[in-house]
Amino acid sequence: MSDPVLYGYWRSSAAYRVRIAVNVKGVAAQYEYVRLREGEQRRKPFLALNPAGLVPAWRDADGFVLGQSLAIIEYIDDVFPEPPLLPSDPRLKAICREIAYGIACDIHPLGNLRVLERLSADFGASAEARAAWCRQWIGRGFAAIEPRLVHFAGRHSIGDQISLADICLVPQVYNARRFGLDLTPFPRIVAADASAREQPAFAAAAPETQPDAPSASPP
Ligand SMILES: N[C@@H](CCC(=O)N[C@@H](CS)C(=O)NCC(=O)O)C(=O)O
Repeated sequence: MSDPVLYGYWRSSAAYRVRIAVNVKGVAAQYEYVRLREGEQRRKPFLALNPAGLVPAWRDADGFVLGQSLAIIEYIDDVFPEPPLLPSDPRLKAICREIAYGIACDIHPLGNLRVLERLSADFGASAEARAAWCRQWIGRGFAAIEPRLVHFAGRHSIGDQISLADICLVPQVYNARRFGLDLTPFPRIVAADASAREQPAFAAAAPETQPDAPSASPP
């Protein structure tokens, strides 16, 4: 059987989450790159894989296909149980999911490429107006997550083990920096991001190290 395939894009934070999970689990996977700026996600053959027209998508060797980064990560966690990505304690597991869903459901969609494109096409938003939009929504979301980390973080977001919370947090902090958000009000988020990125699994998933990343990325 050949390896599963992860369809992604170097600067997609949703694909970045899955790359981290794949690396944490030590799963052998092939990578296929979908050029979002060229609109490949909205055309065949990618649409046949993920009708949502979004990366990431996952395809097993037998043809099983899955979209949605959190569904893919939880599937990988089920198929490759070690190390677990969720704490075993029910309350810590719920807090971990709260952080992950806060990022994936409340923050991330508002900064997605197709949303930013509509802001410009429908309302004439400039690049700076789009960045300010992203900063606002990421800042509001981080303001809800920071108190959780004050309470629950150890070396990582939830205690001392890498979890789904870190897997979602690090790519969102990458986006926050990309859009110029002042992270000073979020010291625990900054600390959790730095600790996680020291791990080889996170370093190897970093956007700028991906083969489809341009050597000098546009702002
Ligand atoms: N909820 C989805 C979101 C996926 C998503 O928004 N992907 C972005 C990149 S981070 C994308 O493909 N954007 C393409 C577009 O907006 O056209 C997930 O977690 O997988």
